[in-house]
Amino acid sequence: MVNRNQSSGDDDFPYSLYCIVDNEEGLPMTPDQQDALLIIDVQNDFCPGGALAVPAGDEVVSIINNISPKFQTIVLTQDWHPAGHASFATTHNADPFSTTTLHYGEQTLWPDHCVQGSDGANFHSQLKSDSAALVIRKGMHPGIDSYSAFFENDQTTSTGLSGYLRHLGIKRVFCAGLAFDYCVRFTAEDAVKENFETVVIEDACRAIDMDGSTNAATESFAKIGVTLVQSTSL
Ligand code: VGL
Ligand code: ZN
Repeated sequence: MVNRNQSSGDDDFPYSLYCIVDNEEGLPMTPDQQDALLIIDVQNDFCPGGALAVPAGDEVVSIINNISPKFQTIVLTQDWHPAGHASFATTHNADPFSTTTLHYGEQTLWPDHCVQGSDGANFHSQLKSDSAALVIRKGMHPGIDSYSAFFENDQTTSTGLSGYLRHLGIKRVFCAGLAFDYCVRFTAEDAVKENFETVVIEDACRAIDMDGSTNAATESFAKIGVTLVQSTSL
């Protein structure tokens, strides 16, 4: 993991030496103009009462609202499926949470959720989103699911997010939202692949936690160099 305090690149500012360092990795966690906050899928269907409710999913809202004023660049993602989407169990007359094979490989089948234009697809009503410059809608292709904010599940179809962030000079992304073990996980993994320094704000996420998926996400983060932090470190 690159510590910007120790790197000697031309783009380092002298005053970065004086950043507050208050987490175990020793990374400067005070967000600056090279940082972006990615708020993943904080939508009604992923909150209690929703079609694919993440346990305590709504608890991330106030935590995210508290940290978002620290960021100059904020991107929201919105799961946004057409009716009859290939990731819906009903489309295949299958049981929710079973798996099938689509043209790009194995796909978990979910209850119908985040259907374009439905109330379930709306952002949680308490989520403060006025300062987000960009909303990335994903999972819009009828035959391809998209967990990641960067690439759809075929790992080829791009949302354009990398180009947007690079164009703004973003070097590091902080991920928060729902669900820790699916859309946040795949977004963070793709962020690493796209050469962004990647941080997941653990207490600003909640997990679906199916078949060990939470542990699998945490192990993957450790392996590829995603830093886990608490929102109080920012
Ligand atoms: C998600 C399953 C299906 C998520 C989205 O936001 O984590 N999970 N679609
Ligand atoms: Zn979905």
